[in-house]
Amino acid sequence: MYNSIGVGYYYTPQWLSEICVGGGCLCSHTMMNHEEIGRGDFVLLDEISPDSFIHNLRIRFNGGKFYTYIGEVCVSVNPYRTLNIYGPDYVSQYKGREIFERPPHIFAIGDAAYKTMKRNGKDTCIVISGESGSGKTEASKIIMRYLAAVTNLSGQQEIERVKNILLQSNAILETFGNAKTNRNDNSSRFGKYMDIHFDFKGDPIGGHINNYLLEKSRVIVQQAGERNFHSFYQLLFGAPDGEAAKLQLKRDPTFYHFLRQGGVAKVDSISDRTDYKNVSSAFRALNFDGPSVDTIWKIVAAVLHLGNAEFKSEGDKTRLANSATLSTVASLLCVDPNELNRALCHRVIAANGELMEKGHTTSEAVYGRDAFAKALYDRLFSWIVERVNSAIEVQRADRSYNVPGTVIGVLDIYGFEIFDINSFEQFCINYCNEKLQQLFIELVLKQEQEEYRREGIAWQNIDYFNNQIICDLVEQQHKGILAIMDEACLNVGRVTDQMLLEALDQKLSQHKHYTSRKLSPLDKELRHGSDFRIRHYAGDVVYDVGGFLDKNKDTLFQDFKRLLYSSKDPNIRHMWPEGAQDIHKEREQMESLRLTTKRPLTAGTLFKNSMIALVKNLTSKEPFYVRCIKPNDQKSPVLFDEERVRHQVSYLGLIENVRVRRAGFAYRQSYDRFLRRYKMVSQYTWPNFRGGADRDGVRILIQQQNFDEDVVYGKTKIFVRSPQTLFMLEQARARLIPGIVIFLQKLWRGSV
Ligand code: AD9
Ligand code: MG
Repeated sequence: MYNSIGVGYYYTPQWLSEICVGGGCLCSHTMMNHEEIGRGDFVLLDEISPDSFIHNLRIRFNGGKFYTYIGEVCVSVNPYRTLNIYGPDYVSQYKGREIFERPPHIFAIGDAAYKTMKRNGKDTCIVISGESGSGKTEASKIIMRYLAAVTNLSGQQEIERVKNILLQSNAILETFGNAKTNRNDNSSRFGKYMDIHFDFKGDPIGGHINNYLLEKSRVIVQQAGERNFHSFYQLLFGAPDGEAAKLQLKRDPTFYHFLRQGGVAKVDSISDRTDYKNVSSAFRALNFDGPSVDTIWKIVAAVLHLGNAEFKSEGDKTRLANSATLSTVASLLCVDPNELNRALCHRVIAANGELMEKGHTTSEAVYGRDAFAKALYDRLFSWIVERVNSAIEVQRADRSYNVPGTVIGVLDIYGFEIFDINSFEQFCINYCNEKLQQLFIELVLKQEQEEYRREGIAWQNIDYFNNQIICDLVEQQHKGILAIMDEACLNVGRVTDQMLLEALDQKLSQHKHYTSRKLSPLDKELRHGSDFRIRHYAGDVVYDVGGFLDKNKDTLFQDFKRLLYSSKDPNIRHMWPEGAQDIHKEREQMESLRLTTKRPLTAGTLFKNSMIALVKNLTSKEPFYVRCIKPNDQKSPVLFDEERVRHQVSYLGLIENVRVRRAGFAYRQSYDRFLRRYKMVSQYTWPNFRGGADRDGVRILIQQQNFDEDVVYGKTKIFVRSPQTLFMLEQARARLIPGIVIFLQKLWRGSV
C-alpha cells in the first residue's frame, strides 16, 4: 500500500491492516475505520493542505481527541477542560509501548523519550512549544507525572522521595513565577528547562532547573485585566491570621499600589487559599527550613509595603511621606530604617574624585523604589530556584549514583505573545520563541532533508519559511537589535529611548522584518512615534520602545545592594553578595571599567547568551516535540476558532512537517549499530556477520525478513520508512533474547 508523494512515500504494511480488521486494534490512530475521529496521524491524510489539516484537527477536537501525531511529533490542542485520560489505567496502556501501537497521547511522547534514553543510553529532551495559553506547562507536568508513574518498579523509598520533590517543585515555581495574564490565567512569566537525571536502571535520581529571565516588571505594573505574580495573592488570601499580622498585611489587595494596577485580584479558575497550602507543603517536601520560608514571605510582604512608599519634596530634599511604611519594610528586610531611608532618598555618587551623597528628586526616588522592588523579587525568585535545585540535585554521596546516568530534559518556556502594549519583556519572550522555532526547523525540516541528500537518497525538496532572518535581526553581532541597544546603553543618560529608535531605524530600515512609525508614517498599526514592529514568524508585534534602554541596562543603585547585604537575615545577605563590596574599591572598579570600556553584560545580551546555550544543550540531546495549539481565545472547551488555529498551524510549520515526514523515513541508523542490535534475527548475521561489510549484513538481514520494500540503503545508514517495521524487528529481537541469555548461561557453565 504505497501513497506516492514526490519521490518519497509512506508505507503501511499489510500485516497492520490485517491486525486492525481482525479487531483488537493495536494501531487505532493509523487506520481508516476511525474516520469519525479523524486521522490520528496527519501523515495519513489523503491530501496534505491547510484545509485538510484543520478539518482533521477540528473533527478530533469535536470528538474529544486532543492529541494527533505527525510521525513522532505530538500536536496537542488545549481541551480547556479536565480530561479523564491521565490516570493509572492510561499509564499502563502506554508504558513501554511503541508510539504507533496506541491512539495518540502525550504519554507516548514521554515514553518514547524515556525508552530512547534507556535503549541508546543517550540523553533525550522534550521540547514543548506553542503560544501563550496553548497548554505547554500542563503538558510538561503531565509528562513529568508519567515519567514518575512508570519508574521505580522496585519501590525504593529514596526514588519515591526524589519523584515527589521533582513534582512538587512545580508548585513552588508556579507560585513565584506565574501570573494571570489576559491570555492565560496561569501564565509562565519565566522560562524553565528541567533536566531529570536517571540512574543506569532508568529510575529518577534527581534533577536540575535552569530558569530564564523572569518578567520582573510585573512586580510594579500590570496591564488592565492582569495580576501580579500568584505569590502576592496567595500570601494575602491564604496566610493564617498570625502570619498575616506578623507581616503587617491587610487582606485587601486594593490597599497595595503594586496590586491595584490590573484591576483584578480574584480569578475564577484559581483558589489562592488552596494554592498557599499547596506551596507550603511543597516547601516542606523540598526541605525548605522554617527561617527560609519566613524570609521568602517577608520579602514578598516587603515588596507590597514598599509599593506604598510615597515621596514628597521639601525644599530641595525628597522625603518619604509615610514613615510607617519605612519601618515596616525595614523590619521585614531586617535592615536599619535610617539606612533604608537613605537608600530610598539618596544615592552615593563620585564627583570630582570625591564620594558624596546626592539627594533624589521625587521621580528619581519613585524610580529607585520600583527598581528596588523588582530587584528584590527577581533575586528572591533566583534564590528559590537555587534552593529547589539543591533539594533535587543528584546525591553524589551515594556511591551507586556515581555511575554516569542519563538525562531527559523538559523545556517549558513562555509562549509567543502579543499584548496591547508590548515592551522589552515581550521582545525577549518572542525572540526566545524564534530561537525554538529555528531549532525545530534545523532539526526537523532542514537537517532531515540535508541528511537525505548527504546519504545519496532521491529527494524532492520541500520549502518552508526559515526564520533565521528574524533571529539575525535580533541577535546578529554589531547589526542586530540587541547590539544596537547595547551600544546605546554605553551612553545611557545621554541616549534616550527615542534616540535608540532612531538608531534602529537608521540601521534596520532596509530589513524586511522591521518597520517603525518614522519609516512608515501611514501605517495605522504603528500608533505612536515610539513604536516599532517586528514581523515575527508567528505574527507582527508592535513594540513600544519606552523603557527598553533602562530594562536592558538593568542596574540597581549600589546603595540598595549594600543595604541588603547589611541585613540581619542571613538568607537576604546571601542573595546580595555584591553588596559586600567596599565603596572605595567599587569606585576604583568603576573607573577601570570606564577606561577599559568593559561593561557588565546587559539584560538583553545575558538573555541572548542563555538562549544560545539552551539551543546548544537541546541540540546535544535527541529531541521529541510537543506542539501546542490554542483552540480559541475565550478559554472555551467547545469553541474551535478556525482562523486562530489556522494561523498557529501555519506559523508552527506543521504542514511542512507533515510533508517532510510523509515523504521521508521514520527511522535511520548507521549500518554497524543496526547490525549490532538486530543481528540475532537472522542465522546469516548471528552471532557475527562474516560475509562482508556491515551494509551487506544489514541487506541480507532485511531481505530475509521481507522488509526490503520498506527500506532504502544510504551511504552510511539504513533508512526505514514505517515505524512498524522497526517494531517488528524489536519484537523479533525481544522474543530471541531470553533464549540467547539461557544459551550464554549454559555456555558459561560449560553445559554446551
Ligand atoms: V504560557 O506561554 O505559560 O502563558 P502555556 O504554558 O502554554 O501558556 P498552560 O499550560 O498554562 O499554557 O495552559 C493554560 C490553561 O489551559 C491551563 O491553566 C488549563 O486550564 C488549560 N489546559 C491546558 N492543557 C490542559 C490539559 N491537558 N487538560 C486540561 C488544560 N486543561
Ligand atoms: Mg506556561
